[in-house]
Amino acid sequence: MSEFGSVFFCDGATPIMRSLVNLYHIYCYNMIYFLVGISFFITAFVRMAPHQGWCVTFHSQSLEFTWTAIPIAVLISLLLPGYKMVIQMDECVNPLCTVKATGSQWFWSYEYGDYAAPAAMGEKGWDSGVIHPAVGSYSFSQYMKAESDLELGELRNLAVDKLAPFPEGIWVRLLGSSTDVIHSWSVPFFGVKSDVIPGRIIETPMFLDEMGTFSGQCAELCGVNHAFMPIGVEVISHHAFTRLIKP
Ligand SMILES: [Cu+2]
Repeated sequence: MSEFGSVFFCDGATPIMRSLVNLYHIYCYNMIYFLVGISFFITAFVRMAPHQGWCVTFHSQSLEFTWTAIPIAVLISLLLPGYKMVIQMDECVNPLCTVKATGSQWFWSYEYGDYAAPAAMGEKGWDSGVIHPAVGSYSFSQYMKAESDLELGELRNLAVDKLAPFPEGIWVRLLGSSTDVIHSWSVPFFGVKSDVIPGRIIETPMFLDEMGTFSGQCAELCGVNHAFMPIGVEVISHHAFTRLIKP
């Protein structure tokens, strides 16, 4: 969890988020290497004796080729891993579970469509949603907890009344949509920021490999209460998830 004074990314709870952090570190190290290298090169060149250095170098084809070719090679070497990452983030490998997240001003609703009805939702307070037997789905809305309702250890503006259960260790297909304006379902621990657009369904694949409770927030300015529609997710084992949701 990011806290006051945190500088770096929060810990990743998905392979994608950990890869994103690694990629960021690779880019940062590269920037430092090149900054130091180029500074050293310029300093050394300028400090050369006049008969060896810059003041006698005019129209050097080889020098111009070098300072064009090296940055191009560097940019391509940085582009390729980033491009690969973008493709990986869109790759949905045989999802076993579909969860629909719908943004509204100013709360989130979740719909579990692959299962007919929840069997043991009552244990964790997930029984207050709506079961739709005709279409075989279960849905509930998630609201921010008021400051007066917070319990010890819960974070202001991040705690929600009902956590959305997600399974660990299997591919999940998150379908995002909105009922009014553009919102964004964003959980930094998962490396997911999915803009949800009214009238459209946005698919986001996720593979969660860490259990626990994770928080996120709407990440698209959507109105006056944009800051007060947090996202709360509880990642549970997929066996527990199946027991929870399956009839
Ligand atoms: Cu918003």
